[in-house]
Amino acid sequence: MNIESLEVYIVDLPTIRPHQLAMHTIVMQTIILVCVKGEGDLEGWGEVATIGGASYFEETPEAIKVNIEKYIAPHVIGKNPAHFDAIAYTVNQHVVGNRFAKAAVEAAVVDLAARSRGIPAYELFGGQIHTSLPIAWTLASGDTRRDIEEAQESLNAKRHNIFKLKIGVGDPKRNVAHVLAIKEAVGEAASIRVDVNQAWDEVTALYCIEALQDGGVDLIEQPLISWNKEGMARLTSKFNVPIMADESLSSIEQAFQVAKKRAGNVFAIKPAKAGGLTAAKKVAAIAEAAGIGLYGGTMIESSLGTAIAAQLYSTIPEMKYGTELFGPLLFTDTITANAIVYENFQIVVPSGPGFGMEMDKEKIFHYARDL
Ligand code: MUC
Ligand code: MG
Repeated sequence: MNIESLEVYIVDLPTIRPHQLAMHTIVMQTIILVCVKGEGDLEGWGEVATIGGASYFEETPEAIKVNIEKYIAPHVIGKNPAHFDAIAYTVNQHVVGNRFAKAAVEAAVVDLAARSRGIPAYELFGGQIHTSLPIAWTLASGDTRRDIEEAQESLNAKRHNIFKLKIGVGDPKRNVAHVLAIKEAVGEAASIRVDVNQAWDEVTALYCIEALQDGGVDLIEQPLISWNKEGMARLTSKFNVPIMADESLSSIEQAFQVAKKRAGNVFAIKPAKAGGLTAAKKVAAIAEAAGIGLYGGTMIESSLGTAIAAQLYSTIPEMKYGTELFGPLLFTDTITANAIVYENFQIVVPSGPGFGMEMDKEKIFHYARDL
């Protein structure tokens, strides 16, 4: 069976509350969906999400759609979806960069390949090791009292006991006090981590990380600007608290540089950053070889993108720092007929055919927009 057509949709999903990062506050999250069709009614669906248009990474939703349609699709249509690695090789010979676009297409092709055999996609990545994975929630309302309430509700519901706080906006000292107040409120019941989204310079990072480490914070994500690998390496060797590379780790080659320079001792892995599922597994292999811990990251995808990442992460031997595949919980609505299950502080890895999600086309068309 060969791929007969490829379509791309840009979909805007509203969030349950503003989600504040250093570079952008999300009130409407944009996801990009790719649908490839095989014989008969058989379809494969892929997804990537971006944050804040062009404010997080260079690839915008609009560029992703246009570049898929004009430059990637011609190398995909007519090919056998089971050959997704060979397709990626051909695409890479003609298209540089565009990793988010490539990741969305590869996921759709893999979904189709798995559905055509009636198996979950993780079977095509060597088989499932984990049936569920620890799941963090990001507290990013910008308000200490609201964040503490959110954390306590989550703990009571046994939904999350890992919380990531976005502290790249505003006065660093006040932000550190905000984190420590939350840590004090939840105590040992939860792991508290921070994501600075590149907002600090090195001097600021030195005093803030020291205070956070002393206050019992468990992980510091991307404190410095993405290009400053030397600075990240100095922080990694100075502190006991682990330093995680996120924006500074956006391809297989970058992963190798981070590992070589020890510019972080944890990798935030994300299929979109790596350029696809196969590439993300290569990033995981670099981490494994370098003795670097893994964290299953998100770009805040909907239920489909979440299922895609969860299935891939389920094939990786150790996600030492858990995952943050909470995207569907941040949206007021869903584009799939079935939902991702969260229970006992874990995300349950979907296991239907393909990535295990049934698309709700009415919802997709309702939220889809033109460029
Ligand atoms: C990021 O930088 O990690 C993931 C979770 C979240 O709250 O923001 C994203 C992006
Ligand atoms: Mg991050």
